[in-house]
Amino acid sequence: MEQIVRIAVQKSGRLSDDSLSLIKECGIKFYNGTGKLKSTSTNFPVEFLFLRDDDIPGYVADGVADLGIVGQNEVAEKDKEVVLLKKLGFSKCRLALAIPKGTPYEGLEYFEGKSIATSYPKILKNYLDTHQIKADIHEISGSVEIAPSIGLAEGICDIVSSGSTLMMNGLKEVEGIFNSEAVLIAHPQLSDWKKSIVDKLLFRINAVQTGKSNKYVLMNVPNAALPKIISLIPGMRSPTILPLAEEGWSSVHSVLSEDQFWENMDELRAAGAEGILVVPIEKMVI
Ligand code: PRT
Ligand code: ZN
Repeated sequence: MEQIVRIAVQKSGRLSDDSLSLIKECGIKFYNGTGKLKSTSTNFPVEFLFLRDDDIPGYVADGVADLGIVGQNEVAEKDKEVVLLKKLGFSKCRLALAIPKGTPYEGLEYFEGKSIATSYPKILKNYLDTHQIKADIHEISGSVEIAPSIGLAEGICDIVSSGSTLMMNGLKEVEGIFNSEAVLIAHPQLSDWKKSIVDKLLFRINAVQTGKSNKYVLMNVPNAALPKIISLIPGMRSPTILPLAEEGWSSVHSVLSEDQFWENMDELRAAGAEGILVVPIEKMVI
């Protein structure tokens, strides 16, 4: 039988678009017709299974899929035996406790003996146990935010991103209990051949992520300012320096990290750089 690595991704939802974009940016081509449950790549030995996100940790633990892209919240809640290979940096959110806006709150003891509605009973129970709070956890599968207003619970524990859902339902966030983002998970025992494919995939994901967190910059610099400028932008090995047609000037090319970008920009201008161009990097292999 021909060997293939199976990757479970969310069929349709908040993770889908970013998961598929990442796969495409890794140069993996496949046909994604609407309603398809399975698709094989035409240029990389992987096959995609399109599933509900809740099912992904279980499929990966059982070995039906070798890899999965899913939120950390689902991984923690399902508590299946999977290996977390890589944080993917998208679908960032948090699980938070919230209560009606007008209710005074002085600390976690507020929840002692109270009822809390959530779709994440396991994560919530762990959190409350750690903080020695005994509350009545009421598991519901959706529309958690309306629970207090219909008298189902006194507080909720739900996913928050911008906070606008809480606000619209007259609730306020009082504790963040778990931070989440999309992650790549793997079955704990993969064959050596599958591991080699996973390594290739991770190499590509790293190149895409590194590219995104860096910018390619080009600038004109008077030659007298070159030593100072070079000390500010070491680049991957060292910056590229090319003479300009105008005597006494050079063009300097380098790579700057997104984190320090604006600080670097100010220093470069102060040191005499002008005509600074900033270009996105698609992929970067260090
Ligand atoms: O159908 P399927 O089961 O596959 O999808 P789903 O409906 O269970 O999940 P989906 O697509 O809504 O979310 C998938 C994953 O995206 C989640 O498991 C999280 O890891 C992540 N994620 C990121 C979010 C949010 N942001 C988010 N804002 N998941 C849900 N929300 C919801 C939240 O439940 C609440 O209703 O959005 C509302 C809060 O958003 P704000 O911006 O108003 O605070
Ligand atoms: Zn789901």
